[in-house]
Amino acid sequence: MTDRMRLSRSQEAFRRARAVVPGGVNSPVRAFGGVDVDPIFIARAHGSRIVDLDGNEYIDYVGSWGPLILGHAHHAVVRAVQEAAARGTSFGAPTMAETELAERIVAAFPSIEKVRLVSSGTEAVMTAVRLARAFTGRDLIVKMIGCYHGHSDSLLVAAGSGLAEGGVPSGPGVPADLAAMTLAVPYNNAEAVAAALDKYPGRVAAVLVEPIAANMGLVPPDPDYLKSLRRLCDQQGALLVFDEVITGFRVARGGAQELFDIRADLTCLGKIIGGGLPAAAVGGRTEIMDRLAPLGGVYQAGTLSGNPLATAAANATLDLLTDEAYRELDAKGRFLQEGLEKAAARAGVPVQVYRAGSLLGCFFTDRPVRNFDDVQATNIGRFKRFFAALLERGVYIAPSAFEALFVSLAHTQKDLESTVQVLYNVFDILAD
Ligand code: KE4
Repeated sequence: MTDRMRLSRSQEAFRRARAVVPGGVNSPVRAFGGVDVDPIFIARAHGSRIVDLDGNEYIDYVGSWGPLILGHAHHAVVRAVQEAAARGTSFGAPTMAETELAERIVAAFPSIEKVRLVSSGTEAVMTAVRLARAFTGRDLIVKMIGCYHGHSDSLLVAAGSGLAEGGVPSGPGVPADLAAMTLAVPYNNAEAVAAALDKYPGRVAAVLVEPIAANMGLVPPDPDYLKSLRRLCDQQGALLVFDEVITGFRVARGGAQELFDIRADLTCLGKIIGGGLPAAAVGGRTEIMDRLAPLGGVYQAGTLSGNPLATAAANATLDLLTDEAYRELDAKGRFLQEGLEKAAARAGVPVQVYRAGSLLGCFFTDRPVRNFDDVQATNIGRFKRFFAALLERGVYIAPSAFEALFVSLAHTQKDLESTVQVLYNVFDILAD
C-alpha cells in the first residue's frame, strides 16, 4: 500500500457498517470480495473523479456500474433533481416527466411501443419474465450462463446437470421447482438454445439474454449469435427478451439493438435511464405491454415507479446523449482500449480486451473469451493484482474480474492519458 493511500477511515467505516448491515454493504459486490483489498467508502465525486473517506482521489471507471455516462454530479442533472425536489419528491400519482421519459425511450428503440417504469433492473427483468409467461401462456425461460439479470428467484439459477436441463438454484432461498423452469445454457451457443427449444416444444416463454454480456467481464456476441436467437424465437413462438440494463443508451442511443440491427420482443433498461437515481423500465410492442395492469391481468406495481427525482435525472441525462456525445464516447473508449493493449503487449502480459463504445472489458488470457467457461479459465489472480495496483495509483475499476469498465463523457483526454501512463507502470509490475 503506497503511503498516498491511507484507508483508515474507510476501514473504520467498514467495521462500523458491518455491525448493522450484512457484510457492511447494501449490494454484495461493494464488499470487494472479488479482490484482496478492503472496500473503500466514498465521500464525494465529481465528473470523472471519486474521493474516498480518507481523501484518496481516483479516476473512476465504475461510474456506479454504468448509470453515470455523463460523469458524477453533472450540473444539468443536479439542477434538474434540485428543481424537481423543490416541487415535491414523490406523489404516487402520474406526472408528465414519466411520459416524457417513456417518449424518449420509445423514440430511441424501434422495438418499443410502450414502456413501464420501475425502480431497478431486477424489477424490469422480473416483469419482462412475467409478461412473457402471460403473453405466451408458457412457463419455461432460457437464460445464458454468466449473464446476470438481477436477483429475482427465476433468474438466480445455475445450469442443470445436462445441457438444456432445468436449472438448479444458484443459492439458498430459491425453490428448486421454480429454478427447474429456467434452462441455463452457455452464452454464444445458439445450438444449445435450439436444443432447449426442441426439448421443450411449445413450453419456452422467453429466451433472455444480455445482447453484449457484461456481467462475466465483457463478452461480445459472436457475429450471428443474436440473429440466430431471433430466428429461433420466431420459429418456436418464444419471446426474445434483451436485458439492456447496461447496454441501453450506453453502446448506442438505441442500445445493442441499434448496434446489431435487431429487434427484441421485450427490452429491459436501467442504469443510464435513471441518470444515477433509481429508475429502470421494461418496454415492447403494445400487444404485449397492454397485458400489464391496469389494462391486463399481469400485475406489476411500485410505490416509487416513475419517481419525479429519478425521471428528472433521467430526462436531463438522455437529452445530453447526442450523436456527437456517442462519437466522443466511442473515441474515449478506443483510446483506453489501445492503451490497455499497448501496455500489456509491451510488458508481454497476454490480455484480451473487448469493447463496445465506452464499455470495455479486459481478460488476462492469451485466448479468445466467448462464454463463462472461458472466463473462468482466465488468470483471476492476475486480475486481483491488477485491480490493487491500479487502485494504489489512483485508478478505480470494478472490484471484480466479472464486471466491465465504463468511460464517461466527463473523462478528459488528460484523464485517459494519465490512466494509460499508470497502465504502463502496472503492466510492468504484472509481468514479474
Ligand atoms: P439492479 O436491480 O441492480 O438495478 O439491476 C440488475 C441488473 C439487471 N441486468 C443487468 C444486465 C445488470 O448488469 C444488472 C445489475 N448490474 C450489477 C453489476 N453489473 C449492479 C451492481 C450491483 O449488483 O451492485
